[in-house]
Amino acid sequence: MKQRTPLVSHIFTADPSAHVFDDKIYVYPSHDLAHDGEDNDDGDEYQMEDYHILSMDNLDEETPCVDNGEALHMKDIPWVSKQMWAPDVAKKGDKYYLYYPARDKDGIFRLGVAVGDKPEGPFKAEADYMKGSMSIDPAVLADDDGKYYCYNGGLWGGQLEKWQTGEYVENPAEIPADADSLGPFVAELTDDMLQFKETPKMIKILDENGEPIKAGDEDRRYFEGPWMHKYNGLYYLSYSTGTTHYLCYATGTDPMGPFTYRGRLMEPVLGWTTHHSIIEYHGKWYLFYHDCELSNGINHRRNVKFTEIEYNEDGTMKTIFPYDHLDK
Ligand code: FUB
Repeated sequence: MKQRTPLVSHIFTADPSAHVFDDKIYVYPSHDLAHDGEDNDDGDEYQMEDYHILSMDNLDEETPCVDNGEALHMKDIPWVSKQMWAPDVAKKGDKYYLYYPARDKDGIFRLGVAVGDKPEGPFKAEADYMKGSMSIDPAVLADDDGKYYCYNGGLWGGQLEKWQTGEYVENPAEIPADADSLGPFVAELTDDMLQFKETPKMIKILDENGEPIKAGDEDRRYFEGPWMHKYNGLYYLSYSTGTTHYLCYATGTDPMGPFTYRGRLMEPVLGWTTHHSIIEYHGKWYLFYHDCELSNGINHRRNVKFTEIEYNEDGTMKTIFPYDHLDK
């Protein structure tokens, strides 16, 4: 296994959504651009325009990670104005569906779908965004019963708090620290994979007493970057806490929630954002994530990495310290 090194270094990559298709590993990242713009809470520094899909024949040390070139560019999508952020992919039948967030012509983040015949693309985008979609960071679970669920949402630049009433509010009041925290949205996808089957609903993340985690609980509350996987029949919702830079997870028995907070999956990495995905490959579990090693900490010049995950007997996940291998 490669030891927590950037998977590629010729471009900046972030927000990796990893999948195994036909025994190969495919990584769907954001493609960070190396401009010199300033960072701000609106995420203006993340000026991505296209997607490059990475692939690996296996996870051995010597196996190269291949950049399959441009798979989709925003110039080919009528509804997009800018900022092609973190994508994900799902396979149904012999088609691949790329879900991606971007700002529409009014500057509002929406989700789009693009369809391809191969996991590495190219992908052809639908002309309009998904009806009823909002905010960022789509992650799609292909459940064992044949249903597909789309999770998404992110605070601040991701505009999640602007949708807390169900309608878009440009300048919402600040959420009090003792109010219930916002969660990601979830909706089942239609059979053709192109729309939501229902109005997306906000997921509740509860504490050990069954009470909703509060907005002021920044070590545990949801911020962005949801991922859903199943382990021993249980649903694991993992996510970033944003301001405190942790990857955390909560578990539940229903893909629509609620979920109960269970712990911390990874301590902070170099750089402001944390964003991840989880896959099983040949009987082991892996975390794909990013940090800013190649740029020495520039928040919008990130690079994708992976490492192994271990579970405890009780289903909790061992916390990963992203740089502890450097001490050995
Ligand atoms: O890459 C842009 C944004 O930064 C993503 O959508 C968030 O999850 C954060 O990683």
